[in-house]
Amino acid sequence: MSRSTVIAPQQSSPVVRRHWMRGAVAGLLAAALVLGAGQLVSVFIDPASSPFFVLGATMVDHTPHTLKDAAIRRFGSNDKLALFISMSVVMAIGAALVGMLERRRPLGTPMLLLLGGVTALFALQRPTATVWFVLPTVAGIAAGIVALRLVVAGTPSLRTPESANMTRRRFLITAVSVGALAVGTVSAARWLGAHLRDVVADRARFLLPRPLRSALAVPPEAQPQIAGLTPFITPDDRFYRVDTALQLPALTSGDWRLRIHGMTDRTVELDFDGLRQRTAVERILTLTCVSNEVGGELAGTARWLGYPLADLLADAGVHPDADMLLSRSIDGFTVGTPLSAVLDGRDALLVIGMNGAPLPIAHGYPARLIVPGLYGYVSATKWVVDLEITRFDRASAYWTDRGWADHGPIKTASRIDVPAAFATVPAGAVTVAGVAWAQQRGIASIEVQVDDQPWQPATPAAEYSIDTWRQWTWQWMAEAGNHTLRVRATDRSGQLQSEQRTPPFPSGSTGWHSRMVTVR
Ligand SMILES: Nc1nc2c(c(=O)[nH]1)N[C@H]1C(S)=C(S)[C@@H](COP(=O)(O)O)O[C@H]1N2
Ligand SMILES: [Mo]
Repeated sequence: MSRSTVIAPQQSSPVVRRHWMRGAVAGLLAAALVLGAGQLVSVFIDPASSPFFVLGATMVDHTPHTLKDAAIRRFGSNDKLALFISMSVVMAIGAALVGMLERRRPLGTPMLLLLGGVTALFALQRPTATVWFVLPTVAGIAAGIVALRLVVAGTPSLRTPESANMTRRRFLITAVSVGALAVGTVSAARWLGAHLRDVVADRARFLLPRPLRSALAVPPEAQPQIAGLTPFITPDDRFYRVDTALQLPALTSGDWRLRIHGMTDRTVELDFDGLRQRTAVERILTLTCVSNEVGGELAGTARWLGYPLADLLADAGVHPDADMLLSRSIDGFTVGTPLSAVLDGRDALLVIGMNGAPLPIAHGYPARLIVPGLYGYVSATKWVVDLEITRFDRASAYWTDRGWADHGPIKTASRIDVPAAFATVPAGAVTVAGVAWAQQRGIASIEVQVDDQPWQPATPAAEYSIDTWRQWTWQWMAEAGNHTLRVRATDRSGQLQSEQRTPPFPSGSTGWHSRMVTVR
């Protein structure tokens, strides 16, 4: 009787199962090393060239245009976490399969090569890519193939019988070594990444210039003190964040340059030394995202310190037939802003400070744009490094390429903050309060409706400016039962906020916010 008949296992024998398991472990470890080694090499090229980032960013950019769901399309912070988790799960499953196949027959290697080729192609498509962007993927895949072979060679074979103990030891040793190497490369990449471009330390050292005059103080009459009402100035940690960046750009103030070019008399290049020669201004402005749903939280007000954009553009000499300011972020994200909005005298700023401190990194450190009256996707470029003067019939930008409106003026909106949704309140006098905004036009009046009763005028808080939101309150003599509260605002042009419910895509949501409340 030959040995193989003794060993040849049945389909579901523990030996076979262990083989598959070990193949899967080999695949997972190899994948970890692909990502770790790729990450490490990317530190020396560009953080945006790491294979994991390349795959994630490619997915973000190619989310189908037909997906109208703003929550999926705007890639706020939660969406990013969801993306990372789903990507990791898909990769882990794929890696386990690759490892199992490699156990059987060396199919894992060609699969890794194929995957590497595709990732390298994606890397070259990144907006800031150079040919060097393929290097992290190539290095990662090479390390991964070696690791896969080593660990698989360390697993017991079905054909060459060895003592079970010996193969087990060999498998464990190679597996643990490759695992340690993967952890080591990731840690080294993180440490080097933080120390080579230490943007956190750079921001901590950054000295904010003093504005000629501080922003007008917010008078108490503009900010009623009511528990649960949105504060007039949004603290940084409560300020919404929306961007496509899977990895925050690490741009130090020393490396920052702003190029102003295109349909201009001359090209201007600015750095922080140049900026510091200029006079800074400070303004309180409300920023709003086009993805905000009726009653949503994607709006915030901050004290912004910066430089009037119109002055910067004047230095370059804007040609009269231009109508678009195409701004670009260090990560390749682009925004097209109507030049008229930048030049008509409103507070369109190149911003470097937020609420008395340098811009938080997530909000665009070291510099971003803010143009009141326009949604963020057509005005508020973070990590801005390039301003091109051009025309709407020649250029388009990140979100307009994906079907969103070319021009994004902010629509009048109002929101009930108090009482909270589905709150139960005692019958009698109840304070209802909220915010309303219509930047550049200003809020003239706010009305509240209970169920189907006539609309009642609410009391607007003092108006800080037409570019900031306006708080409002209303005293309700609440009677027991379930009630629906509704709010609507009228802007200073006399236009009543649209009642028609429309989704954020393609030019901002409309509709009256309502809230159900139980009175006891
Ligand atoms: N570089 C970059 N800038 C960007 C974006 C982005 O994705 N990348 N998103 C824009 C959008 S859609 C909005 S609403 C604002 C949000 O600014 P915030 O995150 O500081 O609130 O930033 C704008 N600037
Ligand atoms: Mo946005």
